[in-house]
Amino acid sequence: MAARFSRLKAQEKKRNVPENCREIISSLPKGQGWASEHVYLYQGFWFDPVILEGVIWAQQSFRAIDTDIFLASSPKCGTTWLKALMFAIANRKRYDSSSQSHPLLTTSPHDCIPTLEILLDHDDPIAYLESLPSSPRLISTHLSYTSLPNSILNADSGSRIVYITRNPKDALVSLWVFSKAIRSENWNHLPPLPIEEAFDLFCEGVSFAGPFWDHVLGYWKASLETPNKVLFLKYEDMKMDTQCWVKRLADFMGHSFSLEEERQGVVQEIIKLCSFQNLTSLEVNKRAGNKEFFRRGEVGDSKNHLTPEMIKRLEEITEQKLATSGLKF
Ligand code: PAP
Repeated sequence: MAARFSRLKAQEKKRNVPENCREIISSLPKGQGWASEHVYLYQGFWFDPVILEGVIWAQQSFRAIDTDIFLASSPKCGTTWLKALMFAIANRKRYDSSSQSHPLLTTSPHDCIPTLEILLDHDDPIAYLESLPSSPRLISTHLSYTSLPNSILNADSGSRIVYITRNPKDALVSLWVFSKAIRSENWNHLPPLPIEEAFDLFCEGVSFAGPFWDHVLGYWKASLETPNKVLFLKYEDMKMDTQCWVKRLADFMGHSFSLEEERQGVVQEIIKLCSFQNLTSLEVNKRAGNKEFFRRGEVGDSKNHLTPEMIKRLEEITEQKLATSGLKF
């Protein structure tokens, strides 16, 4: 399977892991992993150890620049879709969205926009970052708001954050299916995690970059306090009225569509290019290591995997966790 998943596994390749990293990780509380054996609780959120090395590296070494735009999310909430949309929006003057040579036709959205906590996989992550086009640099992350590197959070930082979230029931099911695939590929000595166990872990907050609700609330509050810095999006809203939200996204990114572009149908072209149907029809996204990021791409598939009791419990937890926030799914 492609390198993307081996990142979750302890690697033979020597990575420039910060010196104190392994010591920090070995001192952390340990929980049951979904894809790998264990996850570790770091600054209130659970991570696989190899990803955690990248998190600590990012906190110590990453420097945001004012033009950076970050895509933040809990896993399985629409990252791949948003990566495609943000790349297509920001680069539409360079790459015509209807062109037969658009990079998204031959490159996975995950290879168009790098992920902060796996930058450490590059021999020289800083040199790699400097090689990215800065108009703007687009970088994704599953880090919680409070764990983002200081250079992103600083009040005088001009960088911006797009956050995408999703109904926790669908996020849970999507994460469970994805984790099963990675586990069987990389840790086939571990038995598959039954849905009942994954469900209990998710409810307890022990999921990749979880607790899910704390993750969402961190960005939700930041979006209320600093709406020019954080744009808060929901997968379900994006599915319901893609055109409206894609235009909002472009405005927030500082790449608004002109009236002329709207008349020419550029918004529609980008939506079509990045649609689940189009991306899943492309050879590049059918390859192992890429295809796992595409499954159903629908709202409400969780009802096909969770019992009515599970759905009720998850809805109750969600209602209770979000009670005073003003946020609803
Ligand atoms: P990641 O956090 O590991 O990058 P992410 O892309 O956020 O994963 O989530 C994958 C989900 O988005 C999958 O949902 P499902 O399991 O419920 O089907 C995947 O199918 C869906 N997805 C991927 N690409 C698109 C797209 N272009 N439009 C809509 N949904 C998509």
